[in-house]
Amino acid sequence: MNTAKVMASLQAKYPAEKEYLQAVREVLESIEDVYNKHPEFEEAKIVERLVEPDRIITFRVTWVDDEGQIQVNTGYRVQFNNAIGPYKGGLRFHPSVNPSILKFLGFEQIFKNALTTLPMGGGKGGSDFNPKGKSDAEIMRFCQAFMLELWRNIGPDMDVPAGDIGVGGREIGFLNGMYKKLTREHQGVLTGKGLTYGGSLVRPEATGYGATYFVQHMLQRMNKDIKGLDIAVSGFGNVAWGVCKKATELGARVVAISGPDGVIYNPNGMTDEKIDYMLELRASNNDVVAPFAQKFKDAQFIPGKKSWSIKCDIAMPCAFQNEMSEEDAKELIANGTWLCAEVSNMGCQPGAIEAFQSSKIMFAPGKAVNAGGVATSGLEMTQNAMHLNWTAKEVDQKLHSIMDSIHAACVKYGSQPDGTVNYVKGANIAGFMKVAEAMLAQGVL
Ligand code: 2IT
Repeated sequence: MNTAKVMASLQAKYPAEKEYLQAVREVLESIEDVYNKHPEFEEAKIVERLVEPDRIITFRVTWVDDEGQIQVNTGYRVQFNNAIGPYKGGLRFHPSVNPSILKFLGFEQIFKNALTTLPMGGGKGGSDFNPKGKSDAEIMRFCQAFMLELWRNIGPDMDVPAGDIGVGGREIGFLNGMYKKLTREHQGVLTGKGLTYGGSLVRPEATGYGATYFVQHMLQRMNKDIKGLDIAVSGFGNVAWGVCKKATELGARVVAISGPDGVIYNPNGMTDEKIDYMLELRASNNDVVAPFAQKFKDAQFIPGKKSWSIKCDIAMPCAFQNEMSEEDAKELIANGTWLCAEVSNMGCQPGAIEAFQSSKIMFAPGKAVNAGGVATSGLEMTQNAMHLNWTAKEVDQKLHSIMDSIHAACVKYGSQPDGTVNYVKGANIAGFMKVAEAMLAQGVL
């Protein structure tokens, strides 16, 4: 395989899909050397098959707002690859959603899910619907209209969606309700469900907890402890919340969270009250973080700034793709940051990753760091299939051991001659090898 050649043909075919092209390029560059040692991959055209989704389902979503006006959105499900298990991945409701964004997320999800050690393929979906400022009733009507179209294409052994940006417990409830109404079956067809109707303990916390466990592993290799370290987090949603909770419990100080409106500088770190307030802020649906500093006087709101302007030991982007630019990374490095764990999917631009790697700053990619979320979704699927619930301790222990094995896989495939670990290479190669072997074994499809 020649990365430049594959990229040129994808570029010609999908010139406008820059996020998708970016995600594919990162993986292909990482795996090229290993791939070319396996002529059977080349012969079976594994890469050419893997970069094209199995299918993309696109549909119109029509719903009525509180003023009685008819609204029209577009819904999608990208079923990318089911070589190792049913399609699995979240739904994103955000005005930026388009085929490029969902193809990048679906493509990343294939390797992430392979890393979890659980049998899940890769998929992603969502809509350009903007939840900001919508009432509960509008959210419900939208979710019901969305599921009215999606339901025929999903199933517990076919495709199992979950949440992502703009889709949390409330939305999963409405989506699951409509699925149940249409099929007359109560199945584990979505994950991230509420505890009263088949959800798993620890799923809401899992992405942030898993990311923090992963950071602990990275630190262990340097004989360092997370206790006493300053962490800058971006975002203030579910993922940022989980990181704040676990990192604070382990004795770290979360010195920044952020929103589209600016950054909260929080020099004394989080408290239980502050962490709980993050949930309230998120539930208000306004997408602003500024009120945090009105409520907590030791915190300061800096409008228009990102978390990367705050001095910290560790940076953990938890918000959005491409949220960290090369300049941001350089600012962090200049301020003494020595580890970056990407928690958002493709949160760092290629220039930011290069800046970290060339400065010998430890960097780990989202598909490894944030895999605890989908891994716990996998544990929810298992509990649903067995018709029983595990305790929080049992789920957390399983999450722990999954994050251990993801870290070990990164070390196995990403160790460099100088003793450092290239986590980008490690995660991409480890995920790819499993999917490629599963595709080879199942014939030309
Ligand atoms: O990006 C992700 O891994 C998620 N949004 C979670 C997907 C899932 O199926 O739990």
